[in-house]
Amino acid sequence: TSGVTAQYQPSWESLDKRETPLWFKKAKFGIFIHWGLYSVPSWATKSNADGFGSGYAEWYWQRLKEPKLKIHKEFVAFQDKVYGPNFRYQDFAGRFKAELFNPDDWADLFKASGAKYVVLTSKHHEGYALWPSAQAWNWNAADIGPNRDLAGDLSKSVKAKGLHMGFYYSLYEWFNPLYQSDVKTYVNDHMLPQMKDLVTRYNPDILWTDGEWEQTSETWRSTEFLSWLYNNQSVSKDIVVNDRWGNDTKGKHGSFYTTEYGQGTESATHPWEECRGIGESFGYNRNENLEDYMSSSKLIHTLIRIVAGGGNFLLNIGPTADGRIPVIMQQRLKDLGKWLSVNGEAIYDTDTWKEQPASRGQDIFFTRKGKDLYVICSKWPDNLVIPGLSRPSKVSMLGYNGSIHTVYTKNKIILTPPVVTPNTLPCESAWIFRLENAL
Ligand code: FUL
Repeated sequence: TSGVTAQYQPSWESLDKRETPLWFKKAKFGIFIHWGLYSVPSWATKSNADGFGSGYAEWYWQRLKEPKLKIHKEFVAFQDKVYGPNFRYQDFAGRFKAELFNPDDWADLFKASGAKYVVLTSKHHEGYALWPSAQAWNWNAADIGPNRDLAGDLSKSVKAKGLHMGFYYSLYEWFNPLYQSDVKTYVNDHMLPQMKDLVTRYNPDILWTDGEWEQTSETWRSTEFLSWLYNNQSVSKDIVVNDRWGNDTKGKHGSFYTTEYGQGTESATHPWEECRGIGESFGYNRNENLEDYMSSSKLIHTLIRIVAGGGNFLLNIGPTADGRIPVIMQQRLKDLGKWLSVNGEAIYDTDTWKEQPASRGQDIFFTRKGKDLYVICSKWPDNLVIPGLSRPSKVSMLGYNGSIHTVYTKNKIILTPPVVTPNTLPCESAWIFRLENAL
């Protein structure tokens, strides 16, 4: 013992005092990656029969095993048809090869998307680990399948590009016999050592836990773990954690709260993050078509709405089992990056505008930076009237060189959008006015 009193105690009261590292609040946009054995069948039903999450391809194993589900039969039929009745889920490990995986290419794409951080599934509910985890003997990517440390290799490439690297980690494992027979021993001998190995080995800036709903935070020993995490000198001092630490923690504890496909609470006072896929699944789903995918414009509008509401957007992609990022996903990410290269100053490192007039409808959003206000139009606007402002010292449109006609009277400003041609249009999907010193 060093004689130094640890700063954080294993209680929520103590842990909640830790400030959310600033980088996360500034970052606004991250890329989520769901990659595992479910990327081999990469299939989910189109039916929404079991409600929320019916289309999640990463739940394939559980759908096969759970006869109570309405969608169970469809999964069994698909499995039997494609792989035959004697093929076990475990056998997918031999078909998960990642032979085309190029982590530098992935990192280049993420950088080009304008994302500031990346979160990879180190281990989903199936229990298969993407790194050489001693706790997942013969059930990890180094021992079986790709024979490679996928998590370590991606972490290296992502950090080399100057992005923050993070890991998703599922606390529970659907079919781990130890979990099923003795949760306590599972937590003590499997989960906690495994999670500690993950963070000390790769020193991530994000630990994104999940599967928390199965137990209380007491059973998971979450406060003990988090005090270890926050006090440990060899863990990144920039580390952020989400709110999934037990069925009693969501929207209550953690560096940021989470919403998923819009479900959950968008906090007005605490950092939060919305995650979703481009389509209806996190794991790659071959059973989705173009019309199931959000357009680039829709994704840009989603980012805007989230950031104007004080949140971060964690946009998921699902690589294939051979290690490719589907071309359509690449295209969406590049489009986001192109838009952000013009408009990023109104997104990154911004705050919400508290006086946000509710009456603006769906097409106008605001962010602020110091005394500057950004007016974000997700449709090409008509004349805009914005009350409650000081006379701005300068008004411009991001990416547009010409001047903007403005009239200022009685605390309100009237903006007239410029007349543009396809050649002078600064970007597509959404356009932003910067009003300097208007606040
Ligand atoms: C959920 C999981 O069950 C999903 O499969 C996905 O990982 C999502 C981000 O969290 O709760």
